[in-house]
Amino acid sequence: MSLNEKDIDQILEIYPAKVKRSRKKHIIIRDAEQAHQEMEANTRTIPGIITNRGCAYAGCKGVVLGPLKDIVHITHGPVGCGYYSWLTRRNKAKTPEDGKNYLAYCVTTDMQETDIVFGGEKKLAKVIDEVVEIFKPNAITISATCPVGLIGDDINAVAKAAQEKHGLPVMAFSCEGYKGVSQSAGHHIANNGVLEWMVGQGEMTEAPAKYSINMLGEYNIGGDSWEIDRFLREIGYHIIAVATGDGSYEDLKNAHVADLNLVQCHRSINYIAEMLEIKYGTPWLKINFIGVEATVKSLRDMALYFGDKELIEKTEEVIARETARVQPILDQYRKICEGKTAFCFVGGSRGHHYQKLFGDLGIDTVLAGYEFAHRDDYEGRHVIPDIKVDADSKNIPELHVQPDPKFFKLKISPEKAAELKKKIPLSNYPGMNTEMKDGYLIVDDLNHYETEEFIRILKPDIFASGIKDKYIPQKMGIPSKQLHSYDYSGPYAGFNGAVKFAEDITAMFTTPTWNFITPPWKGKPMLEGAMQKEAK
Ligand code: CFM
Repeated sequence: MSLNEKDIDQILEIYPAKVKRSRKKHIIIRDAEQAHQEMEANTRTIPGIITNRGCAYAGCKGVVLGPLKDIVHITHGPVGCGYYSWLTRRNKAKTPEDGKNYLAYCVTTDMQETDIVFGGEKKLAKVIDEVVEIFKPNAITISATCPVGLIGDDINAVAKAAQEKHGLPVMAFSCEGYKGVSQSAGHHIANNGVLEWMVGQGEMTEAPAKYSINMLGEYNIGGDSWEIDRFLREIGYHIIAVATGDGSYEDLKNAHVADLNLVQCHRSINYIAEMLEIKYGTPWLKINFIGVEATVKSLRDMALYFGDKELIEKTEEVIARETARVQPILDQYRKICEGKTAFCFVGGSRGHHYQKLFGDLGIDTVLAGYEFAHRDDYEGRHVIPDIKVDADSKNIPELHVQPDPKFFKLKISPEKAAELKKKIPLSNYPGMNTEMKDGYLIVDDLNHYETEEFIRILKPDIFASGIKDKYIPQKMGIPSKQLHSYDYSGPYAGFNGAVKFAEDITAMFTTPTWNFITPPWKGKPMLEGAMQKEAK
């Protein structure tokens, strides 16, 4: 079933006029005929509306910094902030030989009322001393939570003093939860720190091997990075650093020597990708390893960037073998999935990426959206110069980087880059909108009320989103798949991931559970009418 402007107006009718006007700007019915469809995004959620967004602290500590395993990440704040960002994201990591993997620990200053009244700096310094003594990590990060900003603890001064005292990097991130309008602000704050304090701290001046790359914006949720790593290494790529899934400070220190940066999640890492290009002369390539077709395209784009015959041949060999292996399995699952429809509403990149995987199985995404993406994630990077800078975004420091005097090296000539840009998304992301089919819906910062209303009209066969909203659709009789944590499953990336995903969602479609649930619309007429008064 499709939906038109009138349906949207009817859904929004319940809001006060101002709210209605605002929400309307966050909803688009895709129409390729229109030259450009603008999406309002990265603005404040209206108070009272139940959003799925997180906070700046979540984006900084939880998303970007948290997966770095040889660092002890200290949450300076009340215990809850540390506790709820403690591995719930399922960013996995393998322990290296030196044993430096601290992800299983939740380290927090556990601020109490007295700390809020008299200040928490001393307590923070003491926690750092304890961390150094117990763990001897390669580095320490401190992430500020809301009260820290409110009482004015100077975490930078504490970090500086501790760094001098202990002789190891101690990095402070002012990512108080209230900064910005969502976790997106925290990504930016974390990106700045990673670039300033981590990348370029190593001694390497040359790429250590042929085809040296960094993988940016891949967080190893459910083991995704390991599956990607498997075929990239086989093809012959040398992965210097991953930002940040199963990543480490030690690896990131030498990220500046890579020949190419891959960008999986554009939203959370585009700042670093862009700054690495300016500072070290390394271009970035937008890839997507979610879905077989998308993975194959990404591998071919990478091979084209390097342009070596040997690499292209090896790429094709691996693609041929992997697709021959997984396609017959996917074809079986496709028999059950084909023709079904999906809602795909995730944070800032998966709302787009997973449409490819659904597509591999013959499932159409009829509604997609992001919790906290910016206009460029919907409309493409070319709109960046037109994006209004509001008070909330001004809150986040912008780094203005220059070419690094020691390490800057143009990895490809400007002529070669210009030529490649015509064929592959080099330093470019065209956004989600371009790939949505006409008549389908794109919604920014979808909320719980609208979710229910859109479900009633579009009746998707699967609802893909997160923990906050999954159970209502599930109770409406729609299988709900978490695409943040994968519901304890995964990996879903690459070739093996596609098979795992197909297996999981086919099981959801075929479970007999649904025979015991009656969706609300089954007992309620879909068309309602009223008798006209008789004319006299
Ligand atoms: Fe990037 Fe992510 Fe996402 Fe994200 Fe996230 Fe995540 Fe996400 Mo949850 S970094 S924007 S802040 S792909 S935690 S691994 S699933 S909302 S779509």
